[in-house]
Amino acid sequence: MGPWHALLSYPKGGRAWIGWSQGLPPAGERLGGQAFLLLFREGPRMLLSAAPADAQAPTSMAMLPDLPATHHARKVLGHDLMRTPARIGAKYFYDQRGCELFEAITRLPEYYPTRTEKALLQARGADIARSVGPCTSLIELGAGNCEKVRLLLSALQPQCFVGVDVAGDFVQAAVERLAREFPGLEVCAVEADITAPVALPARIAAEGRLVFYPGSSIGNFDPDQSMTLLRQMRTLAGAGGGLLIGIDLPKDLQVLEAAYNDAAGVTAEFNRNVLRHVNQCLDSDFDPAQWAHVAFFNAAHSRMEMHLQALQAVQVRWPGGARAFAQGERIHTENSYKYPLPLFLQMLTQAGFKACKAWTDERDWFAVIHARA
Ligand code: AVI
Repeated sequence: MGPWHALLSYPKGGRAWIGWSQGLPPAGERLGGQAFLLLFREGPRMLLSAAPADAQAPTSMAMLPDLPATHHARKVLGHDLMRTPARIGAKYFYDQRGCELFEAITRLPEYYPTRTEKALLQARGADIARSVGPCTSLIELGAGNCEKVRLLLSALQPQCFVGVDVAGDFVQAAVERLAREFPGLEVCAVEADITAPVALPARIAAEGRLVFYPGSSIGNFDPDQSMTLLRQMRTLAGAGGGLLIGIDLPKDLQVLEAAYNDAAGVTAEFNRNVLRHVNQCLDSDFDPAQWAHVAFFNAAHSRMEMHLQALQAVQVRWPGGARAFAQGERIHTENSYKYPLPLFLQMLTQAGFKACKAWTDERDWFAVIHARA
């Protein structure tokens, strides 16, 4: 059993995280320094009640798999904040508010990747289906609301769609909506962090798998991590299967920088929101208003970078740590690699993929690639 934690919300707006790494924490054990009374049904994922022994019952509870609040993740977060320059892992963008802000980003006039990729999938769906051939299961990684796959289902006609996402309930609801819209399509939701090898239920046939990883999300990993991910995707696809992946290509500096510095300030808010999420996970006291959004293209690494820059001298504290930031000092929050197409095709080959076919839009801003496992 992997690490688990529960998020408890209390009537007066207080929140508490409790976490444990193996099996069931015994009822009444001291967790996170407080005595909690825990009642379970059918294993740790069915939490009936959890409350500090001497306090009001929480108004809501959520059981989550290994997400940011685990002990290990807190250690990594604290360690990353002590580095020079400090950094925060990009996964911390995606709390509830972060997901909403990202959705808003995808609709911004300056943020071209989402609409360019969608247009490509729509326009080239039939070509993609021809390249893929018979597809038994379509497996989307980081599926979220399963919006993009709608553009492919009619062309690919898979028997089964598998949505994989770290937000299990969210993806479960999304695949159920798909099943209603596409009668005859079997659906399955898998709650998993895609940075680790993903295990699918035994009923998902090993043959005819197409792994779908859209959105140029691969660009948010460093090249080494991307290679590991691509190898894992190849294993998941299996012999005879394939990968359909979206990547953002290098382009005009102005276009790139505008996409991450939108006029409405949504990306700036998305960037600053990471501090609220870190405060929740680490119990730190960042004040987002003390930080400015900075985004620029780093040509040497062919990547957009996002940072938060201290507007004044800032002192941040959290249990077991503290850091003083000088005015102008930055925290590195995101990289978004823009791979030239030939380089990315090479990476796919290095990861063990064979023949690749790529489609780009008329401006060569974005590519969708089909690679055979
Ligand atoms: C999710 N990912 C592909 C986005 C990107 O463009 O790297 C995240 C993002 N960051 C700022 N704007 C959008």
